[in-house]
Amino acid sequence: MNIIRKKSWQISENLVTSKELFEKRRSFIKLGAASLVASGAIMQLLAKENLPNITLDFIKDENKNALKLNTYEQITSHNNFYEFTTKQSAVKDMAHTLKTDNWKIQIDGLVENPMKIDLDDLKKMLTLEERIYRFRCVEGWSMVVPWNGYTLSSLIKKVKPLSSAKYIRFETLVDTTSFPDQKRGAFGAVEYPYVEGLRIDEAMNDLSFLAIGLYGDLMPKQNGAPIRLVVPWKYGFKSIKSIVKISFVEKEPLNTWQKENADEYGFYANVNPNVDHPRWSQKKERVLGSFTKQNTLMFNGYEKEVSGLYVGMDLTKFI
Ligand SMILES: Nc1nc2c(c(=O)[nH]1)N[C@H]1C(S)=C(S)[C@@H](COP(=O)(O)O)O[C@H]1N2
Ligand SMILES: [Mo]
Repeated sequence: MNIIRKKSWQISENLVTSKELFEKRRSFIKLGAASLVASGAIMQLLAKENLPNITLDFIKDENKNALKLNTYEQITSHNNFYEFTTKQSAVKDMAHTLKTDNWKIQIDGLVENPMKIDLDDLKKMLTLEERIYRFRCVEGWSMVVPWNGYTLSSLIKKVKPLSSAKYIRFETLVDTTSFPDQKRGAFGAVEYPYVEGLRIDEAMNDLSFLAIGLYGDLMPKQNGAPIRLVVPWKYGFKSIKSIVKISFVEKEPLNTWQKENADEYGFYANVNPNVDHPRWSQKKERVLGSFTKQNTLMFNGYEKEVSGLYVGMDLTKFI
């Protein structure tokens, strides 16, 4: 590896220019003079590093913890979305088959205002925000994503749950023309529909988020278009994609990964470096794009915001 010691005058460059500009400039430098002739290659490289156009209008996140964002490229090219394939690098080139137009969401169960609502109408009811969150997959990789979306609590308040509603159950679309793995029936990677759930108090926590985009543009299909859950203090599998149904229920829903393998995956799935997965340690994680590992934080760094939800619960048992 080529290690270049930075001169003192170079060190502050990424502090004074925007990240995007900084990355582009670095790419030019990397290419060097010889390849300047092949300007097509430069254009390609720039296009690759380019962020999407900002098409959404949202309240910006102050990024108080100064988290370092993963690139758009990284976030959109390493995906878990078993409805397409279990191969993380292959999802992005398959995801074009997902049909997202005229998307509707059914909200039912123990609520005063059940509804089957067009996503476009739902968007008019809620306030669009940006949330820059750490995201930690149970497999040991992580990233930081600037999501765009709505607090789950703001939607819950609109539909008015009855006092008997203790949990929320989410379902992903079932559509064999959108999702190739759903054509395989019993041979599919998991049983469909993909199901997830939260306890009502978890869902009402201000961190629980319904994302419709990232980096200021609508959600890429591989990341769960047109609307997906993001629960940043829990392992990534809780953040269910391409949601068509939200049900308010009395009993704890059986989520997909618990159903597949209850010895390894439970309902809570709180990020916890002190409770190992039966087959690997959860102490460390590899941030997408990095060669080294960093320590995994309790509740993925959101202990202050969420530890109160689990007082008196043995977190080695409620995995
Ligand atoms: N419907 C559905 N949702 C899903 C999954 C899936 O396979 N199907 N994978 C989960 C897992 S294991 C992770 S880590 C995240 C990955 O989200 P990303 O591709 O946006 O990084 O989505 C979660 N939501
Ligand atoms: Mo995951």
